[in-house]
Amino acid sequence: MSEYKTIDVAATQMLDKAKEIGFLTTFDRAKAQEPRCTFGNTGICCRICLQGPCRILPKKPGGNKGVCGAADYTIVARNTVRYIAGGAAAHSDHGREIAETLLHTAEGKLKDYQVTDVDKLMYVAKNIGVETEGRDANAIAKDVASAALAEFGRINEAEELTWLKSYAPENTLNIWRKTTVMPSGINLSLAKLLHQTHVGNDSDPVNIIFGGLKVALCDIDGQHLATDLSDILFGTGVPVVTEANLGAIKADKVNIAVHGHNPLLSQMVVKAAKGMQDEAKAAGATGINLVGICCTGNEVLMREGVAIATNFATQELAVMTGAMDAMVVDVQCIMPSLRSAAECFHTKIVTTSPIMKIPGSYHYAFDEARAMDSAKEIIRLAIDAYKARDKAKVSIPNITNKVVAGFSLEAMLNIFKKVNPDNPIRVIADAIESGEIKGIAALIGCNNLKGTHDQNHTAIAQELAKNDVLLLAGGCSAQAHALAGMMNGEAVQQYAGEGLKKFYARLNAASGLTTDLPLMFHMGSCVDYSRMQVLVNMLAAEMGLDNSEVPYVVSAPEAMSEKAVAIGAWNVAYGNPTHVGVIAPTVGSQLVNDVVTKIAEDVFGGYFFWEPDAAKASARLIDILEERNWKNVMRK
Ligand code: SF4
Ligand code: MSK
Repeated sequence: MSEYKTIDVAATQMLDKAKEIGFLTTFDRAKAQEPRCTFGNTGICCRICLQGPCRILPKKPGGNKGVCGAADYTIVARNTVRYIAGGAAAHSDHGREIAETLLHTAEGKLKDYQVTDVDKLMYVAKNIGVETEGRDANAIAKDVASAALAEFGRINEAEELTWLKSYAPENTLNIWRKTTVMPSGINLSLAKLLHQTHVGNDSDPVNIIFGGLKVALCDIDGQHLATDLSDILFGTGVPVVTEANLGAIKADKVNIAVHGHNPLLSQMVVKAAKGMQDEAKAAGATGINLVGICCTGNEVLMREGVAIATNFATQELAVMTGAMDAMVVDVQCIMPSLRSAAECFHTKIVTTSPIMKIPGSYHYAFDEARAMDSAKEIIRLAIDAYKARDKAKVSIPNITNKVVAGFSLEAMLNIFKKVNPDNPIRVIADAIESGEIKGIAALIGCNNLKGTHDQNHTAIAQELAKNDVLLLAGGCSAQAHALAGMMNGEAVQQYAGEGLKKFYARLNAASGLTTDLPLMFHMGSCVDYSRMQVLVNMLAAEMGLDNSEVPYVVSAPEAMSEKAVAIGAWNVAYGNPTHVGVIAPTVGSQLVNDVVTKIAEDVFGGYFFWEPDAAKASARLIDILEERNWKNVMRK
């Protein structure tokens, strides 16, 4: 057992190296934060106004409320929904940037981008009601991008968000309408929530939570349009075979990591690198090697087959190899400490977004109008850095695992089509109805060093697979499985139960792929979770069920970011039981905790549960699937 809180052997080797050179990593910093403040940990610390921080001190006369009189339930509810606001702002702003780029591409203003996937463009256009008949791709793309941008500025509360309205089933939409959580404009909903939770404003915890759910639905709207429009610009993922873990960094090459979330620059870096191998060779390397970290890594893995170096918690360790020449970062989940890690080596940390700078690192203002030139200039920076690399400091763990990824919903349906050409989604419906598989679990979310890095991701996946649960994966959770060697066909033989093995055998026999399908279908980055929800919507329609009756569960074993809270909240609103592997800061108010873990089920069919223990969490997830199956059989 490692002395560090990780199950990853390559990470352990790099943590040893960090210790040797005296670099304190996020693992050390997580330890230094213990013990955590109980007030903050349970959500009963309020810093919303300058009279704070106020804590709930029930035993002190006057201490059971904040200075303004806010009770525990108000403070907990406000803190929770402000996480959702942060998450939804990040996801939707990402989507807005993609939409602007698609618009300017369609207007002919950006020479380096084009509409790559016309089929996806047509599919999205038809779904959201954009006329396609007799029109060229750029004209349609312009209207689709304009419809996406209109999601942000709408202020007429009678008008609903286009993406939500176009994809969610009618029953679900009606629940949202009745509970007044159906949003109109993204910016409006975000502003309203911040207003609602200002000092001296709403103190009703249920009303505050409903305001939060409205913004959580803006989160999936922004995510969904980001995915659709990225597919249109860069192509929709198809199965790819590649590798994962720090061994994907190559000692003889110029290594560039792309890290963050937004694919606008990283796609260009991938494209540019193909034509610049000779420049790297002239510098003494054998070529250029790209690797991915976090969700930018997932984006270029899905579309380009770029290898995964590592996930969120271990990003500093990619620098620790001494062979990382440049790390190009865009937005979100980028540790400020990367700069200090880079100081121990020759690595260039290149920030590229006007809203994501790290003091002391190299800032290259990325300009979509000259995207390819920007990508080339950044690659040249990496080549220059390579020349300064100290070979004596290089030690790359010799660990990689085979990865089969690239499963957009379209790619999955194409495989199912080989088994059932007339009705591909029936392939899953049949397997559930016959009892061959128990249902589907989405394994998603981040790393959180309150637990052991990647331990619960992998343990829960193994237990669910053993119990014949079909697995979807995304975000850093998907990367955990890939790093651990579980995202390939061999893992099906090793971990799947008999029913799941039979299901896979049928798919493999028909798939036409040169490799067996993996233990989990990697559906992309954390903005791509809408792909999973569309799959569930299709399955519900095919099986004649409400969304909240589908044997489908969601697990975020190491949820960390504000985005994760927003994602969890829209999953609950969609009817999905949602496991979170850390104790949420809602437990400081029994009332709020009960609303999100119990009462939510009566209203939406979905609910949260908190469980840090992997065995207990898996058992409960399996129970939920079995109960939903049993109820579905009884209903017939
Ligand atoms: Fe304290 Fe109320 Fe201000 Fe919060 S809003 S910090 S509870 S006075
Ligand atoms: S990168 S949001 S740590 S999944 Fe999407 Fe990973 Fe979570 Fe960031």
